[in-house]
Amino acid sequence: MDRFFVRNHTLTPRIDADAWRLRISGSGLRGGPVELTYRDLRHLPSDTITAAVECAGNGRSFFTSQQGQTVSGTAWKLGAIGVARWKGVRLSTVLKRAGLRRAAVDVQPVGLDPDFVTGGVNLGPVRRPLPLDKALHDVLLAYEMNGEPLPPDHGFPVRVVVPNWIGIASIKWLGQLEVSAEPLFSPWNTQFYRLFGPAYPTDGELVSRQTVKSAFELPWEASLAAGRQVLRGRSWSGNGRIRRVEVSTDGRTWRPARPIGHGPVWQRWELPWHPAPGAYTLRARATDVTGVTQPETVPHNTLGYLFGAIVRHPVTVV
Ligand SMILES: Nc1nc2c(c(=O)[nH]1)N[C@H]1C(S)=C(S)[C@@H](COP(=O)(O)O)O[C@H]1N2
Ligand SMILES: [Mo]
Repeated sequence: MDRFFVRNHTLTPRIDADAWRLRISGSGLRGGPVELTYRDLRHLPSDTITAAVECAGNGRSFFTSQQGQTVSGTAWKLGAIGVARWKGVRLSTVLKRAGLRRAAVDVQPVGLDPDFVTGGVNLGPVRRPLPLDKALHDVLLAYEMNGEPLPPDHGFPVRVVVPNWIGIASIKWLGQLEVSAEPLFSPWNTQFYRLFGPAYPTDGELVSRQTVKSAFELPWEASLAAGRQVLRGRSWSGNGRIRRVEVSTDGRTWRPARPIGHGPVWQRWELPWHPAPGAYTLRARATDVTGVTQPETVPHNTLGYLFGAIVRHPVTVV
């Protein structure tokens, strides 16, 4: 867990689990507002899932280094993803107990961290609506990460975990669920986490699902010894499983990588390689179950989200 990336809009709040409440309210409920304590949540039927949290901006720096484009936000390479075992209560369990109206369409989890202020404007607490069908499908309200209470940085006492969707959907330090019979809006689905750029509509395109990516299990600008090597890496996709991975070490030809096991999120793989000394650019491209293959380039978007193109990994062989 000490190697799991942290991405905060403001600061990690310190929350007392005994004083914590989850407030559920809104026009999508049959009755009035409902409150749950930490104990209440712990006593509901639990579920455990293995899922990634991956920032929409994972890979953002490659828009600039590979495509020469300007983007704003943290210049991540491929480290803005972590996979953990999450234990908690299904959001569907909590919502059904609270009593949903048939007309309910959206659920908005709201964080307990300080309000997000940017450019002199207070945008309020970090929050982003989820469509009800996703909320009822596979979303977890997690209180444990890898068998221990959530660490403060990852959302103690309770966070949302939304499998396959961009990280902002997985609201940390959950304090409130707004259930609505009307579509909900927040700056996190109108202003941020949309694709803006020449290839997209003027009001942008909403980002929800993650894209396909591959990474070598090597340091950036790795140095390797000439001779017998085995290259290893992993690929993953918000669309589901990985069907095929190909690797190129010479900038021209592609060889199929050999899959290793089948993890619940990553597909690990390997490939023998016998390089002579010199400078190389390694490339890996995955194809997922929906037939999406990582392209050479992706269309520019100003906020640098969803970099799913093939990453060129520099390696020196000595
Ligand atoms: N309340 C709250 N939830 C949040 C955020 C935040 O700033 N506040 N950041 C989001 C973003 S942008 C990402 S990528 C993930 C990161 O989760 P992690 O820090 O546990 O890796 O949390 C999401 N949930
Ligand atoms: Mo993020």
